[in-house]
Parts: sequence; C-alpha cells; structure tokens
Amino acid sequence: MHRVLITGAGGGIGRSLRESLRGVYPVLRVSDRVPLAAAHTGEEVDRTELCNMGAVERMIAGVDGIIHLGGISGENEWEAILQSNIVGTYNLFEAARRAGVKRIIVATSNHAVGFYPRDQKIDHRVTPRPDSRYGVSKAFAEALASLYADKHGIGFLCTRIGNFGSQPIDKRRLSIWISPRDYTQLVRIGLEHPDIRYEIVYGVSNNRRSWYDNSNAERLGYRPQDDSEPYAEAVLAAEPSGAHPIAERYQGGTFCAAEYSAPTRGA
Ligand code: 15L
Repeated sequence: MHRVLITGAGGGIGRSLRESLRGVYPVLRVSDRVPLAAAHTGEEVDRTELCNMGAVERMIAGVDGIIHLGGISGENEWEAILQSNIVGTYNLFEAARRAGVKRIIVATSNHAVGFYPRDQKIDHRVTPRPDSRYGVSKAFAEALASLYADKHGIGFLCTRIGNFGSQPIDKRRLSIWISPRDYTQLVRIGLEHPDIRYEIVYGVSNNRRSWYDNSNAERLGYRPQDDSEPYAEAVLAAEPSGAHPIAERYQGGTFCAAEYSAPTRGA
C-alpha cells in the first residue's frame, strides 16, 4: 500500500484514523465533503462530494487502498441516505474498479443487523436485518462489495462497526463498543492481510458483554486489546430507566424503536 485514501476523514472515526495511521503508509489522502485541517507531511487533503462521480474519479486517482467512512452516519430521510450512502458508495466502488484499486475497507454498521435480538449471538454469516434506512444503506454497501469482489477482484473487508469512541457511553454500547486502537488494528488487517477477498467482521473490542461471535476477525489475526467491562459499573449506574421495550429487545436499540409500527408479537 503506497497511497491510502480515507473518505469521511472529517468525522470522528476519520479524524482518529488520520492520527493513528500517520506515517504508517507513505501517503495518506484524506477526503471529506467539508473542509479538513491542512495537510501534514505525507498527507494529501481533498474535498469531494461522493454523489458526484467525476469528483470521485479525481479523488481516487493513484490510490492503492481505501478506507470508506464517508456518508451519513445515522438515520435520515430517504433522499439523503440515497444520495450520500447508496449513490456515493456505488460511485466510489465503480471508480475504484476503473482505477484498479486493490483493497477497500468498508465502514458498515451494527445497524445492518440491528433487528437481531439481544439474546442471540450473531456471527458474520447471518443475513442482514437492518433496523433503519441507514442500516439498509449499510447492507447495500456489503452487497455491492460482494459483487465487486466476485466480479472485479477488489479485496473487501466490511467492518460492521459497533460504537466507536474512547469509552462506552451506555448499557447498549457496553456490548458493541470499539476503541480507537482496536479499530486501527482492524483497518490495518484489512489493508495489509495478504489474502482478503470478501470478508465481514464486527468492528468491536474484546467486550465481555459482546453480542457477536467475531471469529472471522480473529481468523484474520485480529486481537483486540480493549474490553468495555471496566467501565460497566459506572455506565450502568448512570443508565436512565424507562427504555422503550423495542429498543431494549433488539441490538440496534433506538434505531429499532424509531418509527416502529408493527404489531408487537409475544416477547
Ligand atoms: C452507527 O452506525 C453510527 O454511525 C453511530 O453514530 C452510532 O449510532 C452507532 O452506530 C451505534 O449504534 O451506537
């Protein structure tokens, strides 16, 4: 990997990876739709709207690997999700194919599988159960990655990120938290592992309360260093009571409860 591109480099995960990957690859190109901090040595700064194919093609020129974080990072109206996450991801993968990019790390999300219940441990083989239009866009990204892996030979690591941050912020996040250093490790596996065709892994730390069987990530060499458990007592003490029963039942939490209108069945 000579030149690695980060899309969505102005977001929380993007800013963190920009720091942790500084100097790891000869050139780090950082891009966002909003202006970014000026380039450090070894960096190139770019500004691109992912829904503009011509701009995406220019952004991608000369790139070997991509960390795709760009797009909307939560639930939104369909038109916004469509342009940023669906058209934007299509433009990126298609431009990458034309430019001969070798690897793409995709920031998918726990919300692609958010309607699995909390009492079920899931692995990378489960079918998607999106909990939102946002979750559907992440399932779309995984499906599109599968197509571009099988048909065009780009290597993809789809990371179903739980909740990224310096520490877990509530009860649900105790099960899905990922620390910055663990996500950096996972991204580097995606870019540097010699044999990746198409893989789904969970972007989570080594949480004792995890809802995921992350054996596929372990198989690829992932050894997360952090666990949410030391934070559990304080987090649980601060947890407000009266959570929505649908949010409480499913892994996606409030993403599941929002706009929920199905007749509630049993438990
Ligand atoms: C996500 O996918 C979002 O990008 C992030 O903002 C959080 O909402 C996270 O999931 C979560 O589930 O906590």
